[in-house]
Amino acid sequence: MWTSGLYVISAEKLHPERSLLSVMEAALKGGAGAIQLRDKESDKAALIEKGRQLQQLARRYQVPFIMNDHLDVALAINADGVHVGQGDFPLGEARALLGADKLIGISTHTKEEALEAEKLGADYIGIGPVYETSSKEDTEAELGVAGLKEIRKHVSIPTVAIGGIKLENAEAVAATGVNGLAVISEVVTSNDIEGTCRAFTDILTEARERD
Ligand code: TZP
Ligand code: MG
Repeated sequence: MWTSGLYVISAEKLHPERSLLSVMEAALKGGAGAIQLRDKESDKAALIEKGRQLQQLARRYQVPFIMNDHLDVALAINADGVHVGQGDFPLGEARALLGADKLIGISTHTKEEALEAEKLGADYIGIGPVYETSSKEDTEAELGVAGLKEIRKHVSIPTVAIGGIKLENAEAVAATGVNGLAVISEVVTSNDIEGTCRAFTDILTEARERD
């Protein structure tokens, strides 16, 4: 059920003037193919509430909603999937709890991590950071498009590039052959979220047509 394309990840603190739901809905209107709730501040009750709303929203647009980090929240709200980091909840255990029908994604930074994720049955891998980003603390070294391309070619499951992806560099990232672009700040801080998302999806579509 994974939809390739633009994968918009939330960061509520980057848009204090707008609600989480309105930002994510604008992204969906612009063609986002998946959305994720990423929230390092809220308690579990708040995460469940926000997750439930975003899951409902995503369902209306028929795209998957992915819960970042919190497998228990994903289970509580029957989310479409969960995204874990290296050293978070083990992938195999997450699969056992969520079942075969749910999406499980994992962040990777090396060829070894990517191969391991594929072996353990991940539905997709995030690869990054491609470029410098201020949306995540303690990020690893930037891979650049060359590093991204090198990791991507070793796996056959869907790959999603992440980290510092902007409209101005999206074409170069899409040209590596990744299936999706995961974006936070360029989307959620845009004055025209819908238009920005549409521009990203156009870039991806054109890149796939060239493949
Ligand atoms: N994982 C690797 S980089 C990153 C995450 C969550 C942050 C991406 O945010 P932005 O604003 O699109 O650079
Ligand atoms: Mg995590």
